[in-house]
Amino acid sequence: MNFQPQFNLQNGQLTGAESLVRWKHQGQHISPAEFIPLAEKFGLIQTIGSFVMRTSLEQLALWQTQGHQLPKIAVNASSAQISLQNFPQEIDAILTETQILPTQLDIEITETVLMENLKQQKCALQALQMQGIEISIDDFGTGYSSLAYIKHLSIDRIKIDQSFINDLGKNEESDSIVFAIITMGHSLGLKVLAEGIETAEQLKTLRKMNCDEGQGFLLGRPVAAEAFSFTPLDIKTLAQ
Ligand code: G
Ligand code: MN
Repeated sequence: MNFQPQFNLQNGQLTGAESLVRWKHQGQHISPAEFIPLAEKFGLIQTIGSFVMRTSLEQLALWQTQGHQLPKIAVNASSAQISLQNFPQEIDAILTETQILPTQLDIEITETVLMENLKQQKCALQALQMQGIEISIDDFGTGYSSLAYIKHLSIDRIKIDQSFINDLGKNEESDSIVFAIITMGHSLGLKVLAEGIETAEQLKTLRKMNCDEGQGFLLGRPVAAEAFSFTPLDIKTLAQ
């Protein structure tokens, strides 16, 4: 399991960390995009999902006992997992076990996936939000989500897909799309996080566009728990 820091783009404060599953098989990395669908197919999604959630929250608890302050941990959840009947109860149980506050948990859901199973997932998401858990839409911009749904579900955050951030500065349209997503997000009362920030130029543009939070190689790579840094960023210097 690796952890990638998330920062407030205006003041450089650490806002959280996303936990990323790494699967190593015969010396080769297998990405979650490959093994999650297989886990779903073979009925292993609940087992894997619970393992990822528990391990992530246990790590946060461990950091806390070591005196490290991390406002929240972002954990990816697959559609199949959220559709499971006991999903909210299970999260509840893991939170109690690890003594992590619901407000310290952010569940990331992929946009396409969310729109596909909206009805089943709505109840589950509402139950989670009632407890204070945050819900983020991952890879935003690549799927087909309607704004009405986002509003309806009272999502907390959108994560702009890294392909859009990668295109920043390449042409005017790319900048317009990112600016439109940020503005739209804010007008709906959402926090907006930019994924995949790799250059100072991208960071500078995002700061100008008032993007709230960011994640990416420039700010911090995914690392093992022991290597995770809790130091805030000197964001102004980084953006130069
Ligand atoms: O789907 P999701 O957004 O959760 O996936 C995040 C993935 O993006 C992780 O595998 C992570 O290693 C990768 N990633 C994180 N930051 C960057 C970045 O700045 N550039 C690129 N190319 N990939 C990144
Ligand atoms: Mn994610």
